[in-house]
Amino acid sequence: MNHPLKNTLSLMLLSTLSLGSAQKVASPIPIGIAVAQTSNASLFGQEQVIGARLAEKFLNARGGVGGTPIKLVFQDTSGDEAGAINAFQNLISKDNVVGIVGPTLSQQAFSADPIADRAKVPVLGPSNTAKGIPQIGAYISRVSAPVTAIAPNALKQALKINPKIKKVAVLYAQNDAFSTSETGIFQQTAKDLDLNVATVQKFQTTDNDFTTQVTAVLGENVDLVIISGLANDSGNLIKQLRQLGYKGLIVGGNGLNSSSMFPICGQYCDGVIVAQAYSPTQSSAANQLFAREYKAQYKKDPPQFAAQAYTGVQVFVDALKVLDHKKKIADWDLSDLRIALNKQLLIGKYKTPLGDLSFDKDGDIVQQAFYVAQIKMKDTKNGTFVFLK
Ligand code: MET
Repeated sequence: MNHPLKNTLSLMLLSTLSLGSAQKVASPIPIGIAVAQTSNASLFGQEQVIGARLAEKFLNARGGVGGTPIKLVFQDTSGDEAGAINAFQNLISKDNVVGIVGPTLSQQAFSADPIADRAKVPVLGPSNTAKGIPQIGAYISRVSAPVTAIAPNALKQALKINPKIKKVAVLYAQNDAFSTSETGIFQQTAKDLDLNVATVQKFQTTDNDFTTQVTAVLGENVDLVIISGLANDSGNLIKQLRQLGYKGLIVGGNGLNSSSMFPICGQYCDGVIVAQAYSPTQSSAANQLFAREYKAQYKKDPPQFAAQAYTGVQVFVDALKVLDHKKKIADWDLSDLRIALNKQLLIGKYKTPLGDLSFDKDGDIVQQAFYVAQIKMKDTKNGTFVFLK
């Protein structure tokens, strides 16, 4: 077993493996998509898969990167940290992607992003809205505007609809990084708007029964309820609030921004106000094309999570095109390209379905316009987001 040749062989193998620097970029160019295709978070992830696939189809039909197509490599993150870490590791070391769009949840990003950052692989968060995401590292950026930019808009809109609102109840999922970040902004904005936060109630993203929280809310006689959670928990919470008699307005955070929630709260979703980082009516040429293509295929307006995932893929492709002009992508060393791609994407300007965008020095998105929508249910399963602003 201890034959000297074996040691020599292992050494050779080791040096081949560590010669990561000799690795070229594959053709078609692999871009990793690490989103939740299973678990509760797949209520958002499914929309992200659709958006990313549309970008792949659309951008390849227009020549890909200087004539070389891109190829999306999907690794399911599921809904937890371990799933995201595993997906990232596979994309980085096995699939040799040039960059990663993902993960779905901020809760996952805080665990998985540092792995990509250490490996010098650029990450574009397509939906991570918690504070502190781009600050994880130099290789971490996002196309999803943070809670600070989004959440206040929904509260201001609620006050326009009902200027008499004085007393509010706030509820949030305490085991989720984005929900705790978002509720902080909601609570601060409520105070800034001179609202009285009468009660703050916590729950878990895995909860199904909200009797305790709803009872506390009803006891305060509030005119507005503000919810930060994921889709399944928030959907059930809204349903129970209404069933037990709450009649006032409801503002929901980013986790309520998916029609996947409609079958959960059914008719009770009606009237919920949700701020948006995307509008199907956004007037850019890029959005006209995206929205038309999406509508032709899915017979409805594209949702925010699909538009953001599309944008993530597009930003990578646009940045790759610039690098391809300097040296054909196939001639780049993979590690060098990943580093150059990160630098390039941060300095570029992009015309996307979200409008014109760029990045600040941390890698946070600089976006021009935000919107607010209100849910309108047609029946117990189907509804739409009607844009108010
Ligand atoms: N914005 C969320 C987050 O950052 C993800 C999608 S909505 C729950 O975790």
